[in-house]
Amino acid sequence: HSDERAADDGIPVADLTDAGLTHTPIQQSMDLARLHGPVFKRKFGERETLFLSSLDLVTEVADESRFAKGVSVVLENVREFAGDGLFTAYNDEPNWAKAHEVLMPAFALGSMRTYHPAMLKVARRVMASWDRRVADGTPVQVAEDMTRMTLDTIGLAGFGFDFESFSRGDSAHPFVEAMVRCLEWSMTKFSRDPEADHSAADAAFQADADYLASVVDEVITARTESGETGDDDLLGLMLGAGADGGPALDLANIRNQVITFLIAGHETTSGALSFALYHLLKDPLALRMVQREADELWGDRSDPDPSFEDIGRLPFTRQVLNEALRLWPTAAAFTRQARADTLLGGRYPVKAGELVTVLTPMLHRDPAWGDNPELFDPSRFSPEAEAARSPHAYKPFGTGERACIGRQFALHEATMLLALLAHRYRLTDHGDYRLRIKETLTLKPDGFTLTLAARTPAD
Ligand code: MNH
Repeated sequence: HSDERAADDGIPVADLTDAGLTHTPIQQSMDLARLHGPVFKRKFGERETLFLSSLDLVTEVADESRFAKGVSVVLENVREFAGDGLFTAYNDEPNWAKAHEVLMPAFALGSMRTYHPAMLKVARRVMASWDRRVADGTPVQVAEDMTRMTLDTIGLAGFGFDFESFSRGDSAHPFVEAMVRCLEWSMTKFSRDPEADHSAADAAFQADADYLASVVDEVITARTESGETGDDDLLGLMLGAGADGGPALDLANIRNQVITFLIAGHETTSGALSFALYHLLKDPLALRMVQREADELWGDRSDPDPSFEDIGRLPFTRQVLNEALRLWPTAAAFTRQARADTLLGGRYPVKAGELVTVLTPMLHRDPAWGDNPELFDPSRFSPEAEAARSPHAYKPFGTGERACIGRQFALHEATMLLALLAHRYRLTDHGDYRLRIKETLTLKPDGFTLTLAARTPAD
């Protein structure tokens, strides 16, 4: 039920307390924004959250002199298993600045050259697996396979650790299962019934969190025992020497960072690839353009060997990913915190320290995007169109100093895989798939399958 009333400040308040609906908080909030407009408050139990989704208001909260990253109620819960890792650290926690400085160089565009071979190796695992689907005609489960691929990639490229997700039959690595349960716990905890007994759920969560930590300790031990430094991957940088000659980061923080990267580094990218494949499947012209771009690079080679530079030569494929992330930004909300008392839009008062949440999918449907914001149209990301648009109209990677550190990593990995898949396969929408979105803190198409045939690049 939605009990609409206007508070003193004139902002509509949606009182949605039906706990059964909280497995889709983002899609619910999108519906509320469609109903109430780009500014509304939503009540979760005792707490009210102010949601914003218009270009003008997001432009204001993106102003780093007035707002900074806010650690939302949900991120407070994620802190229970990711601690002071980069993603969940408070702005003034010293470990944020320390880790940011140590890790920034590892995420500069040039560093992708270092990760390229690991990314390609995992892309080949996807193709080996999909080739078997071509042979036996069975459908691929898209989101599940993309998750296997992005987990293996961040494990190998970041930490030299192989999750071997494609050698596990239908099941995911237990790390993924535990992680998804932890994310679900953190997403639903704030809206659960305060009267009920949650001790069993909390104990299960703690067991999962302990398991995540134990896998990470295994990853760290594997590195320290191998005697290899792995100087230029993420783990090598964190275990290496800091500016003062001492260890760059302490071990407890390194554990939090590894958990953070394994989570942040794969859930979102996997969703982005899955949505991109969904839209390509439904848009034969866009698919054809991706194929043409890949064909120009790799001709009819059945097993091309993409170079690092090739990935920069796939601008349309990149536009497809950008557009998929416009419609379905897989990390669909981010929170800002007011530095001082302020007035938003000249009329909505926000107190110092107060949190406001940007609902990215609705920002991405602001009138600034034209008359048909629901239409998938990669030409929105042509260089001309991008130059003509406010930089604040598009925020799939958040904003400011605390924006996504892994953006180049995600885009390099995803652009390469998407182009390789479009080059190698014909995709068939065998089940006339209707988009359903599953929320596990991030967004993914639910139950999305397609069938494959081998493609001759001249097709
Ligand atoms: Mn990522 C922060 C989205 C891929 C690691 N990421 C963010 C934020 C968004 C985001 C939004 C800002 C959150 C906030 O303001 O509270 N990230 C994405 C998306 C993709 C993605 C949509 C893929 C597509 N992210 C990646 C990858 C990695 C990564 C890949 C690592 C390899 N992200 C991070 C980290 C942060 C972050 C770490 C926190 C950065 C900081 O606060 O210093």
